[in-house]
Amino acid sequence: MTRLTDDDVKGISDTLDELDAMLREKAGRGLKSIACEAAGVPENMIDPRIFEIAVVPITSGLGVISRFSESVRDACRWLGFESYVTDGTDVTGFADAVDRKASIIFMADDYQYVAYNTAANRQADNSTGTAMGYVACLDASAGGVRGKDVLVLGAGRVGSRAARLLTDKGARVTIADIDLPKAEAVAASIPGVKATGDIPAAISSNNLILNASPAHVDSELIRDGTIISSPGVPHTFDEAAYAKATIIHDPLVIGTAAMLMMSASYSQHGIIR
Ligand code: 2YJ
Repeated sequence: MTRLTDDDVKGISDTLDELDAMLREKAGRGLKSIACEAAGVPENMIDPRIFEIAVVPITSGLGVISRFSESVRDACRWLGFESYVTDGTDVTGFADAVDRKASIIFMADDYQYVAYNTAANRQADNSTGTAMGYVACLDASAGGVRGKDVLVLGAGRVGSRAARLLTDKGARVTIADIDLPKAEAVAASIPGVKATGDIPAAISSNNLILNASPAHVDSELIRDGTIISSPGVPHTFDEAAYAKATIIHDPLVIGTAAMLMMSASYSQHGIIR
């Protein structure tokens, strides 16, 4: 799985309004609306005032990413939730958050990024949140995916979840991966999904793409008017790709916002779902 870098995260806190505006322009809905849609909760059901969000910096593995925790905090604040980064890291930070009665605790190591709802004793994970968030973006931008062909690039944790969500929404899904057996395994587990290893052919024959892969997509292959919902990092689409396609990407916030709304929905108004 690709790990975010300091550069991926730099500037996120200062560009949340821009991200919201980009989503309104390309998907017709803002960040909060996309996140609630992704989480399957009506916007008016989530009352941010009853939650307090803690973000715990995690030093294990490759260590802290500069401004990762602050960016998560600022995204939660932007969505109207009181949020802070704990002074301590790792277990000490988690203990601080529990002592302060945080309702949702965000933390990420090199493999997992979770939002833990303390009252519900339930976690929302980032792969699921990211898949839900970017499926919601694609669905909104395309005016619905029902009955349409959608290509999912990458058969990892996000791509496989996205393939299932898109199928549930009535799309005809093809999943592509350079590791064909991996794509075939995902296809075999979801009725109706096809697998391919011919990625260039798949890109040039699809107008709707969910890119959950770190691979570079050659702009030559992209059809004019394609919609690409792209959580994949590194994000290497060039100007030529942006000129041809509607491309929706951010490295952290869409997935985080979906996790937050999912997690909040687990214990809204004291009702544990
Ligand atoms: O606390 C920190 O600053 C770091 N430990 C954050 C690490 C962030 N983790 C990643 O970027 C991993 N790729 C995990 C993300 C899960 C993606 N579904």
